[in-house]
Amino acid sequence: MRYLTLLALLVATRAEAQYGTTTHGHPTAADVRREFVRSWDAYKKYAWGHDVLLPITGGSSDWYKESLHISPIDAYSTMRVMGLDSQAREVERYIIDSVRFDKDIYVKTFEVNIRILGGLLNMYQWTRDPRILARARDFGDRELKAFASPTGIPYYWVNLRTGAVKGERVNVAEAGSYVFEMGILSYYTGDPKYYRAGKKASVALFSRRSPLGLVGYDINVNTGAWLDTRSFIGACEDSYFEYLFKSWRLFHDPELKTMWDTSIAAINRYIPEESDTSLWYGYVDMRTGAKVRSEVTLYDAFFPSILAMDGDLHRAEKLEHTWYWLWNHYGLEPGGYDYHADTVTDPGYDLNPEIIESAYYLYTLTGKERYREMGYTFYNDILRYCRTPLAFSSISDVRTKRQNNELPTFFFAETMKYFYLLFGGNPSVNVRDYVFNTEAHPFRRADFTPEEIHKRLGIQ
Ligand code: DMJ
Repeated sequence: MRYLTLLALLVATRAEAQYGTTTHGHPTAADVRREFVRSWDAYKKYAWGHDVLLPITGGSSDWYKESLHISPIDAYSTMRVMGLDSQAREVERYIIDSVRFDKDIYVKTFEVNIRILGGLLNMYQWTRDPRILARARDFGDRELKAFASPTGIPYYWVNLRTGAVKGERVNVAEAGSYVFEMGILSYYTGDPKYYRAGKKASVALFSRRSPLGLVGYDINVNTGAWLDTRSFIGACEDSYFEYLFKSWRLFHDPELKTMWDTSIAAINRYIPEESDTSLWYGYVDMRTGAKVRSEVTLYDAFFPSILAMDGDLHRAEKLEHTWYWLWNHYGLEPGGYDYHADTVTDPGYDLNPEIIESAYYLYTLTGKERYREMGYTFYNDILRYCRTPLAFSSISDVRTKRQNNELPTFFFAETMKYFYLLFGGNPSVNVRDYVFNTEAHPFRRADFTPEEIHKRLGIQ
């Protein structure tokens, strides 16, 4: 008996050394917060001043030839949500004292919009410090140069110093996911030019939809011609739809609501493939509605969150369960999967948040305990396969679980925030009172009053 107790203790201690937590079955918000702090401390020790931490070797790397400080800017809102006030204040001071965006580098318009502009605007929400707003505005003005195309759809790259642009082929997400951050910038500054630019890009896509109501995959920003007519909801299209819905929810612009309603009706008419046990959204041709590919990307797993917010709980729950099945099939989600062939088409898992985000929305909106339990599975698997002695690492192949020494910034911004909220940390930040941008930076709805929205965003 005593031998068995000792053995159990040894197994538990080994597991704890490996996973760094004592709550394997039911992790708590406090566990998530502790792991966030551990990873953040590693970023500070090994990568401070740089975009990202290398979570296995302990070095750092930058997206471009100069750092844009993306990890701290992205991590900030999670610090606020978790009540990590001293860490948050340190990031604020750093942004004010040391970060400038007058850099001679071409940046990806889409990626910096959701992470840097979204992150800075969120920092202003919490601090109301005019120096932070000045940084956000400066960044927004530099980003705005990308929108000077004949269609109003931004170029793929923009040079932060010179305003030069390049890259006329963009996918739908890169073309039309700006109306949310640009609207908030207009609201905070009182200058409607940002919202106009962001909305013009979304309208440019919407007005080029097919007679079926579907948009394609890639578009030319100069000519407005579709370069790829496949239509779906996952990686490369996802946040265009997400922002029609969420921007309407924040700004109450009726045109956005019409665009969302038209889009979701067409999507649900042509794209889903449903059986008794599964619901997948594959690829169809935007002109004919014909099914052209049975592949999904792990980004698709954001869709239950929007469906649920839109009141379509049947599809939202079925889709989340389908994705949960896929997660359990591999112990983590593959980046791409063919549901007819039952094969992995992209084996990587980059610590992405979407399936956790949807579990969190569904838990909040239905109250069903099974969504929190899903979260326990996701969290425990991430601890098991992605945790490193310093932080967490992406996985290059979910079948082998090989770690690849990368830690995307959205791990700080999204993945850990959604776990924390799903496990009950800080219920005052919730999906009813806040609207989260696609990088999980939460904006308080009550701060945006209808009269001021109309005036400051120039909504007619
Ligand atoms: C995030 O950068 C954003 O959510 C984006 O819209 C797509 N997904 C990644 C994380 O997976």
